Amino acid sequence: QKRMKGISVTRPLIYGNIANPLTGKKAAESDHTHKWTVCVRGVNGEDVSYFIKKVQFRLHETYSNPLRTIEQPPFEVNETGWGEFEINIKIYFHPLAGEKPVQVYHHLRLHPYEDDGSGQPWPKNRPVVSYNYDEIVFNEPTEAFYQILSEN
Ligand code: SLL
Repeated sequence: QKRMKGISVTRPLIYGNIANPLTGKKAAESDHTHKWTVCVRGVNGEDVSYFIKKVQFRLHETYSNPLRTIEQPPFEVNETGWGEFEINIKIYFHPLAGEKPVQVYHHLRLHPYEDDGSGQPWPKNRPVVSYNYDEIVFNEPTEAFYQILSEN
């Protein structure tokens, strides 16, 4: 694969989680306290599947099948649980990219760590969110991948 000397292409990404307390029957039936979603997505709802082909989320070993492989958008995992932990997120690119997967880590956040400055406690029904903005830089992309990136 021929590469484009001296060129880099950058794509923004968001990864992270939202969490809500479990209520009612579900909470009573187990020791789980929260439902949460961890995701990798584009900015402003951009569909990133033209360059991202697969995302693997490695959850804590207390989960059954901790390695969750998502091969189409939305690249996300919905779960319930009782604790926070580090999620290893491995992002795989289009086969024509000739790029190794990129790994990021996300600390799954279930609890608000700080108040919002209002002096009031965190409202029970307000979701906790923890998202990171990141930029993936493709240095000297292959010609085929450059084409794919610039058409989108
Ligand atoms: C802690 N170090 O002790 C962390 C680990 C693991 C959370 C948290 C499992 C849910 C299930 C789950 O919530 N694990 O049993 O499926 O806080």
